[in-house]
Amino acid sequence: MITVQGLSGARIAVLGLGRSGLSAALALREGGAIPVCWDDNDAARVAAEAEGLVCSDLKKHGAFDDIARLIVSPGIAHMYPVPNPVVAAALKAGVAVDNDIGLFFQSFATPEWNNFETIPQVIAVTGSNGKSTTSALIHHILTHAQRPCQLAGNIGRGVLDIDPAIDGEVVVLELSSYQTELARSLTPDVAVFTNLSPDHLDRHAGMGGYFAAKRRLFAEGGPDRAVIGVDEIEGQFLAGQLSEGAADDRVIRVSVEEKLTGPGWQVFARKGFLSEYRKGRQAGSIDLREIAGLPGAHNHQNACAAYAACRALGIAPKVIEVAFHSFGGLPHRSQTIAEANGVRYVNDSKATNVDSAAKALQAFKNIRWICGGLQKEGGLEPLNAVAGEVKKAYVIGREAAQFAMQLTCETQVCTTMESAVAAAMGDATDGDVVLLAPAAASFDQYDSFERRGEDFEAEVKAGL
Ligand code: UMA
Ligand code: ADP
Repeated sequence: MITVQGLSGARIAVLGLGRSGLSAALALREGGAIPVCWDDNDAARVAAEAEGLVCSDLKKHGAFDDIARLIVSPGIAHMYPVPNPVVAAALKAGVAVDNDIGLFFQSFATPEWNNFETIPQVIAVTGSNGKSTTSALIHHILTHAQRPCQLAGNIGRGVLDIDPAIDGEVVVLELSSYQTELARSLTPDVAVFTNLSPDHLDRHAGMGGYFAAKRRLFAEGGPDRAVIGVDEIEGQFLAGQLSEGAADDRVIRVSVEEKLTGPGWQVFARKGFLSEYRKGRQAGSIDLREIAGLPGAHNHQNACAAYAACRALGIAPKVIEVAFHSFGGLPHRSQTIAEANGVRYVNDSKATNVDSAAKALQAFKNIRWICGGLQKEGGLEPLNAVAGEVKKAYVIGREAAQFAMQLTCETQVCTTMESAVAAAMGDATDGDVVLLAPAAASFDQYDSFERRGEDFEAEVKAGL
């Protein structure tokens, strides 16, 4: 656990007692603060009380009278679409609002570091898609390079839950827009921006608010080095804002769409080859085509971003290349779960938005596409433009018929995973890929994208 520093004796309200809230409350207590906890869910409060934490209803009148700060969990809205009433009361009372990420950056460095040979560093990764894969890949490369490292954040582990850093350690944090928007301290050594496409628009009141939330990771603390995907205008703008000019190598530009040139520092992938150029000279090159854990151009973008972040720490290209080959990928992301009778079954349940599903449709051929679920804002039109390899779509979800109507390829309304898998398996022939890439959230039928992916895998294995 990271002990929270600088708040000893202060009463700190903690709203939400899930993975991030619970670890924040325990880390606050460890640092001598007095956490005053609340969760609207009874079971979450019972679990916190079992840890000896004190719960008190933060909705009651005067709850913020003697509170120094409110720590809010990422899943709880503070402004849009509607502010949570507890957050609104804190803001009205003039109480500082923060989250576990802010507490982490405020508390990470300790006096013991004075005896370290190499000061610990933080790499923080944000972007719309590829955050988890890029973060896990960086962690994998660091492990392979025998650097002490830990992985936390949006990938599933509360940031205050990690162990205190040891000499030379690197902490890799995956940060969502919900997390970067609220953190009062944001001071990574290396910050990575993978890409930007529409997601979570209700929480940020549109694209402008969404980009502004992510931009804070680069603008608030000023990382020593920024790795920026420049295939969208937002990345180009961000890279421009962070550098003095084209030769400024504090920014490493990344692309999977074009060969980047110029006097600065660039990493790009074209036709499956990664290239690194610095000051106009080639510094590294890797053939990505045979790397099983990183299929498709979208994963080549993740490979370039992870490569650049590790190069920023001085890791050699050869070491990174060897590590790429042993990266197994993450569950529910372009994950091959079975192969039988010439048919490959791929679980990409994490493709919860249109952009990530579009990338999956471009990564495979002869696709029998299982899609649908709780549709997000913005429409499905971009999928129709990249559905050339789709032989047929098998649509799931409560609104499956409505979803299917928006697709231009051949569709079959299946509603349930069981019937979609059975139909796709029945139709599939040698060389086909049965791909789950929903382009929608799972919450109409499942608790999470993980449960949806597991259901897909179970149905496939039952049908083989
Ligand atoms: N709660 C209330 N009142 C409310 C709403 C929620 O009390 O009005 C309580 C719930 O009862 C629950 C707690 O708040 O007990 C949940 O908080 P949370 O939703 O923030 O969940 P955590 O378990 O703390 O997980 C969070 C991240 N969740 C979200 O951002 C929604 C996890 O990212 C992250 O892994 C974890 O912190 C550790 O950092 C998940 C996620 O879905 C994977 N992220 C989104 C994404 O990737 O798209 C952004
Ligand atoms: P995140 O943590 O940002 O959600 P993940 O690595 O978990 O990213 O991948 C989420 C989904 O997006 C998966 O379906 C995956 O196949 C797809 N994906 C992964 N990397 C990228 C990328 N660089 N661009 C677009 N889609 C991607």
